[in-house]
Amino acid sequence: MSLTLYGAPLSPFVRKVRLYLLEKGLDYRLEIVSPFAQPAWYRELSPLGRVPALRDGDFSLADSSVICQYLEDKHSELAPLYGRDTNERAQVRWLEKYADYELAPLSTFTVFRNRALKPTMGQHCDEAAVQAALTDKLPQHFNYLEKTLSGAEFFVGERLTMADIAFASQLINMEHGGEQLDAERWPRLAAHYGRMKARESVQAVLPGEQKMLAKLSGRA
Ligand SMILES: N[C@@H](CCC(=O)N[C@@H](CS)C(=O)NCC(=O)O)C(=O)O
Repeated sequence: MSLTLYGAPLSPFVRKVRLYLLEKGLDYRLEIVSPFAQPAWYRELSPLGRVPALRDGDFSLADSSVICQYLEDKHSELAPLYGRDTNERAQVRWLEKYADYELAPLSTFTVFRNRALKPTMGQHCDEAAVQAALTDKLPQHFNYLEKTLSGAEFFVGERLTMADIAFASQLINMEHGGEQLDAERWPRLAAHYGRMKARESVQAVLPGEQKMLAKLSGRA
């Protein structure tokens, strides 16, 4: 197999696919494409100009969820990461969508973008927007997730699924933006995030991201 993943490591959607590939044990090559400066040919792979995209031989696809669900279907011989039955699969897709469409606009496109990215591009950090995300908007989502996780180790079916990966991916961007989950307010979620960060797959990508972030911000 020759899988090439296109994108930038600090994107939560690229990270989601990288973690999926690592957890599945699938080999891939990462080709760096910045979401802000894409080569013209990239539109062939990703018509909306977003990262990630994937090439598998002469087949290509865009969108992190579409890519991972393609790989899930293609590698049905491997342990599932999208649930084991119809109900689990639906729950995993719901939670993945929740992370991508409810958390991402706040954790990534508000906290991370303002705090970590904009200053490196000579742009002003809109701290008021960051504070509104942290105090007015994110808590209701964390409350829902804390309740959904309940006392379980994983979100769905007592084993790792894409739901766990998708939430951790968003929280990593929030942390890159200088914010941690409040463990007193959301103890189960914070413990889940701690467990996710300790996984081999996350440890395989995180140090490289932290180095990149330090370089971008002039700290290294
Ligand atoms: N639903 C898409 C979202 C991808 C996305 O928004 N990626 C951002 C980077 S984190 C991007 O490429 N932004 C550039 C743009 O929208 O032009 C996915 O899951 O892959």
